[in-house]
Amino acid sequence: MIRGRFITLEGGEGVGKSTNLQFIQQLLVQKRIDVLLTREPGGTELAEKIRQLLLEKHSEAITPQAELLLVFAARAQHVQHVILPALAQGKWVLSDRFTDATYAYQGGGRNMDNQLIAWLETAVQGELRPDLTLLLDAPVETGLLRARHRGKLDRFESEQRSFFERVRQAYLARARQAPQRYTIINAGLPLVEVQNQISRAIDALVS
Ligand code: Z5A
Repeated sequence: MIRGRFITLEGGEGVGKSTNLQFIQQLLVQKRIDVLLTREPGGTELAEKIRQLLLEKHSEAITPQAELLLVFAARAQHVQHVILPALAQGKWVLSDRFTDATYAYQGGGRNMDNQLIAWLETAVQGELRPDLTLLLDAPVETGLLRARHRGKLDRFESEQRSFFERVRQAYLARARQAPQRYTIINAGLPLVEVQNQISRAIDALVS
């Protein structure tokens, strides 16, 4: 059995990850590829509970260290129970966020040490890394305007604009370091143009 491919979709607030997830699924299905859709934090029963803990506001502040460990606790469940078994069965896996989000949010946003993140990454994932990461990039203001139409803000969405700027810059810095794995998508454009860029990246991976 040939191992499936692992694609991740990344980016800041409101850049269009959820909107484009279904679109990518359709592209892969048209190419007769069996694909599993999942997300982080989450993807298993326990990991979804950790997601709730991370997104809800609490009267007790979550420390950056606790936040980082919760993210990786959820990921450990997700990797072992969902991602690795699916890839081993030859399925492709498409995840709405993965470890690049940890480098961006906990590393860039919360100033956690990248070496610590890298250590946890190897401890939890072993050699598992995405084959392709689509980074949806748009000015922070554009994403926030789109996302905030939705009403009530979660714990991350309530952060300052400077937090989201650090997140964006951390994503872009990672993409520049590993251009063979990342495709940066200009997500500030109209949806049809965003999806044309995504189609080209998927075609390049499949061919
Ligand atoms: N987090 C973390 O800290 N560390 C980690 O390791 C991981 C995650 C894995 C949950 O993520 C939080 O977890 C996240 C980081 C943290 N917090 N934040 N922020 P999430 O993925 O569930 O939540 P999100 O980033 O808030 O996703 P989102 O706000 O739902 O954004 P989106 O999925 O990228 O956007 P969307 O819902 O597809 O689009 C937003 C609106 O824009 C919608 O009305 C669309 O119709 C519209 N849209 C989309 N594209 C376009 C274009 N091109 N033009 C015009 N309008 C558009």
